Amino acid sequence: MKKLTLIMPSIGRKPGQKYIATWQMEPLVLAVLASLTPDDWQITIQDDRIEPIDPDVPTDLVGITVETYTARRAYQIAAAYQNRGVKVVMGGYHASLCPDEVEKHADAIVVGPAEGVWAGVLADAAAGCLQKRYNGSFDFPWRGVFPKREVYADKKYLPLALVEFSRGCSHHCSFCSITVFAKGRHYFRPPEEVAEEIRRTGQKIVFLIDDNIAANPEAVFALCRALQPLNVKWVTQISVEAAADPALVKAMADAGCVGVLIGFESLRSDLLSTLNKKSNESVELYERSLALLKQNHICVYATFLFGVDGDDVSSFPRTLKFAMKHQFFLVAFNHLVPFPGTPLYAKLAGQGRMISDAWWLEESFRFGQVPYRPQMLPPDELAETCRHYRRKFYSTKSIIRRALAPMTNMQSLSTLALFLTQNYYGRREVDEKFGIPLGLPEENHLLADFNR
Ligand code: B12
Ligand code: SF4
Repeated sequence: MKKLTLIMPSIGRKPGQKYIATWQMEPLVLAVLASLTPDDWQITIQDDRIEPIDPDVPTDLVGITVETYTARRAYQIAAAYQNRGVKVVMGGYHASLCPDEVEKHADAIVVGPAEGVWAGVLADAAAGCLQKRYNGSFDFPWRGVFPKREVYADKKYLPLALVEFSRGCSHHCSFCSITVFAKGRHYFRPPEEVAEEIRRTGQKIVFLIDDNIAANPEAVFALCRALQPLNVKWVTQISVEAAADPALVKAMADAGCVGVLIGFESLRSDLLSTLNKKSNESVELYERSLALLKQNHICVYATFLFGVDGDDVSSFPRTLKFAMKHQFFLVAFNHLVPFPGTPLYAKLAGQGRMISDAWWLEESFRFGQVPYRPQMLPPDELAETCRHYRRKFYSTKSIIRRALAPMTNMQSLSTLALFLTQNYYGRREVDEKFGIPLGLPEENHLLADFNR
C-alpha cells in the first residue's frame, strides 16, 4: 500500500509559548483530502500546531495545505521532506492566490478545489509522472462526499465539529481572499448531507465554517429545516444585511444557531465602499440586525478593520463604545491586511504603499505587524492601537459589563460559562498572538522538544 502524509502547518511560534489555544480546531481540510483519496493509499496526518513534525516518517508522498500566514512554515516542512527525496504537493488558499511562488517550494501544486483533481494527482505520483500544476475546477458535483474524520480521531482538538455547507461568497469585498479564491462563486452541498455529516460527528457543538452562510438566503432556510431535528447548537459567519432579515434570523435560531461572526469592519460605512463592502450600508442596518439577533438569543462575535483609507483615530473609541453598547460576546479589532491576489493588495502595491511586497516571506515579519503604509497612522502605531483597544475590550471591567446581557451572554449558565472562558482566552491571546514569527528558527525548525 502506498503511504500519504497530510500536513497542517502552524504559523510559527514564539519560543517557549504553546500554540494559540483557540486556533487548535480540527484540521477539516485534511479530512476532506482523505475522503478524496483512493483506498489503496494509507493516510497519516501531522499537525504542526499540536505536535512535532517528523520528517523521517516513511511516506511515498506528502500533501501540505498552505495559507498566507503559514507559507514560510510550509516551505520549511516541505524542504525537510524533499531533502530525503520525498515529493511534496501543496494546495490551499496561498497556493491558489500565489501559485508562482508556491510552485518553487513544491513538486506539484493544486490551484483551487481539490475535489476534481486530487485522485489524478495521486495516480500521477504513483506512476512517477507528477505534473507541476493542477487546476481544480469549481464545477464538481459537491455531493456524497463526507470528510474522513478518522484521520485525526486520535488527536486532541477543541470540542466542536467544523462542517461546511457552502463555499465562497457572492460579494466582492476588495480585501477578501475568499471571493478571489472562489472567483466570486457561492456553491452548496445538499442540506440533508450536512445534517447527516453532523449526525455522524456525534458532536453537540458545530461550527458551520461558511464565510457568509446567507449569501443565498433560500439555501439557508433549507439548511435550517434539515438541522432543526438534530438538536445541536451551532455557530457560523454571516454578512450584516442578511442578519437583518427577521424570518432568516428566526429560522436560524429555531434550528440551533447560538452565535454568529459578523464582519462589521467599520462604523464609517461610507468608507467601506472603497473596499467594495457594499453589504454594510449603514450603522442603522447594523443596529437593526443586532436588535434581531438579540431578540433571538444569538450571541455576536464582531470583527472590525482599522486603517481603511479616509478613516481617522476617532474610529477606535467610537467602535469600542459601540462594542460595549451591544455587549458583544467577542470582538476582533484588526488592521487591514493586504493578502496577495486581492484587489486591495493590487491597489496598495500600485500606489507604492506595500512595505514589503511579500511580507509573508520575511524572516523579520511578525503576526500583528502592519505590512503597508496606512493613511491613518504610521504602521507600528496602527498595530499598537489595535492591540491597545483589544486590551480595553478584554479588560475585567468590560468582561463583567458584557456578561450582564440576559438575552445573550447570560441567557443560561452554560452560555455564561462559555462567555467567560472565551473572554479569558481572548484576553490572554491579545499578547500571545502579537509578535508570533512566521515559521520556526531555521537552525532548529524541526525540534521535537519544542514547547508545544
Ligand atoms: C475554520 C477557519 C479557521 C479556524 C481553524 C483553522 C483551520 N485552518 O482549520 C480558526 C478560527 C482557528 C482560524 C484562524 C485563522 N484564520 Co482561518 N479560516 C477558517 C475557515 C473559515 C475554514 C477553513 C477550512 O477548514 N476550510 C475548508 C477546507 C476544505 O477548504 P480549503 O482549505 O479551501 O481546502 C480546499 C482547497 O483549498 C484545496 N486545498 C487546501 N489545502 C490543500 C492541500 C493540498 C495538498 C491539496 C491538493 C489541496 C488543498 O482543497 C480543499 C478542498 O477543495 C477559512 C475560510 C474557508 N472557508 O476556508 C478561514 C481562513 C483559512 N482563515 C484565514 C485567516 C487569515 C486566519 C487567521 C490568520 C485569522 C486571524 N487573524 O487570527 C488565523 C490563523 C490560524 C492558523 N492558521 O493557525 C484566511 C486565510 C487567508 C489566506 N490568504 O491565507 C481564511 C481563508 C479566511 C478569510 N476570510 O480570508 N481559521
Ligand atoms: S462578505 Fe465576507 S466573505 Fe463575502 S466577500 Fe465580503 S468579506 Fe469576503
